[in-house]
Amino acid sequence: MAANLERSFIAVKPDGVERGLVGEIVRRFETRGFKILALQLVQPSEELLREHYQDLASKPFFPKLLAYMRSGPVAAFVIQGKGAVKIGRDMLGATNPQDSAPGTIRADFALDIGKNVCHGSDSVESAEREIALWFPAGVASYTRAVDAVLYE
Ligand code: RTP
Repeated sequence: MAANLERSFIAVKPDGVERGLVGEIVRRFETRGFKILALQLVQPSEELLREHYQDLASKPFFPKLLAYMRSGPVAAFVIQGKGAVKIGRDMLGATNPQDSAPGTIRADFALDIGKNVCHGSDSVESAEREIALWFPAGVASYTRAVDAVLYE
């Protein structure tokens, strides 16, 4: 796969939607240069969230996490571009906003790990799994003239 085609799944969690942060968060990824391939407000079912967080099912905080993620709509989107997964995670900041570097989304907009505003895939494999899970009908595919200016 060409590096420029790497994709990641990003979500603004219910607290971020409630606080009106969707536009700000999407804007950061757009202005960095990533192409938006899908964008949808989703009211996730428990089944979807159990699949999404399959690695965390045994964690003590899992029931709280499920309730948090079901407390309102989630703004789910897909970014594409060079380094989408790693840069995506870097832009979100450390999971616990108390440890997030200044300038990251979580440092700029959050204080608690249980209300950390956003999600980003942690590997190319989980990105592809999460994109298929949240966007079962598929995502857009299109060319952008700006890519000729953005990449060397
Ligand atoms: P995410 O999946 O949301 O991007 O977060 P992550 O990979 O950085 O962190 P992960 O360990 O996968 O945890 C998923 C989400 O669970 C909540 N959490 N709460 N101790 C706690 O109360 C706790 N630990 C994790 C956070 O919302 C975290 O983003």
